[in-house]
Amino acid sequence: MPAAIVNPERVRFSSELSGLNMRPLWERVVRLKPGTAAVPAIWRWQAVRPQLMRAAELISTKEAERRVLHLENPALRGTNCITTTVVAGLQIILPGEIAPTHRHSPNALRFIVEGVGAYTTVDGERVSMRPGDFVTTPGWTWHDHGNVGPDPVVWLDGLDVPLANLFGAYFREVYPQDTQPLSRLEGDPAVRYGSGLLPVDHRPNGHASPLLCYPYERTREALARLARNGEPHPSHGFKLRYVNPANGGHPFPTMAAFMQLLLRGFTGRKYCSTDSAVYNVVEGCGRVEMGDSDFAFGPHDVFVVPSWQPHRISANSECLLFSYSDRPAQEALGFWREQA
Ligand code: GTQ
Repeated sequence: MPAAIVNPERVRFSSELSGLNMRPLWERVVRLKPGTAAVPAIWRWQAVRPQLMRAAELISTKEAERRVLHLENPALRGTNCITTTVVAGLQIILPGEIAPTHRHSPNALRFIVEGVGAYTTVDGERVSMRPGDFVTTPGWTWHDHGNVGPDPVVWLDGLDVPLANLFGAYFREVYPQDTQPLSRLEGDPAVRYGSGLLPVDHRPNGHASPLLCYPYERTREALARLARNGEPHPSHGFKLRYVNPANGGHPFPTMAAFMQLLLRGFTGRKYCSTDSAVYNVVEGCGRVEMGDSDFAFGPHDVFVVPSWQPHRISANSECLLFSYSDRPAQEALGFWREQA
């Protein structure tokens, strides 16, 4: 029982303090323990895809600016957020549509789920998107999207909007034209930064990776080779993180991204870490156990593993799992921890 309840003098004290916008530490009611209010959840492609197609009938990209359905954590209703630190959204763009040019302080990542023929232009450079590609839009870069292919294209958006908001640092601007002029050749960063070499005069000039696209083919090949070369990690299987080749760090100052390969029959050891992670299943079927939840997953499903949530992932067939998390932000601040 709180001390104030049994002591009338303390009750008077607390209510007097309240009038002065003060509160005794010993009566604190806010949550103070590892983890956040977010809970484990899964969004199944089978249920989500028809709603994306419906959104495409109900509103144009022009009217919506970005036709995105946010995946909202059931314990964070009304916030649009999947965790307390990042948002996740599925964006659909139809053939011929253009999502007009804008920029914002939050960093954005795209993980392409379905369809070919879409592109994004980032500060004057065209980036073609193919399923499984990981594409970056660093904070405050101008970006517009288009679809010049024959089919709808869907990708998963991950943004650090809640972090920018937390610091009061959310800014946004609209470009005067729908599309921006191209000023660099497509693939230029891959030429300059993609071979384990750096331009001789490279000066770090920002926080985000100079590579804008990490093609699936190369990621998958790297994991396949890794699996032929050694034993899997007991919790993660074969897992690699996407790297900023200019400094060995993460692709964004706030968000990390990963791809992991689990061979058929793999059962991970229970694991938790303080970063909250959003997963997108690229290939394969399996299960993720998190506390009282036990979700079966299949291709294109999205699930969230909240901060400090013990979980175990297992694979019924060979699985490729993309994920992103707020780990770099926590590492930079000295907060990140893990427990196996
Ligand atoms: O594609 O620029 O999911 O500006 C949210 C805000 C995507 C985008 C989102 C955005 C975008």
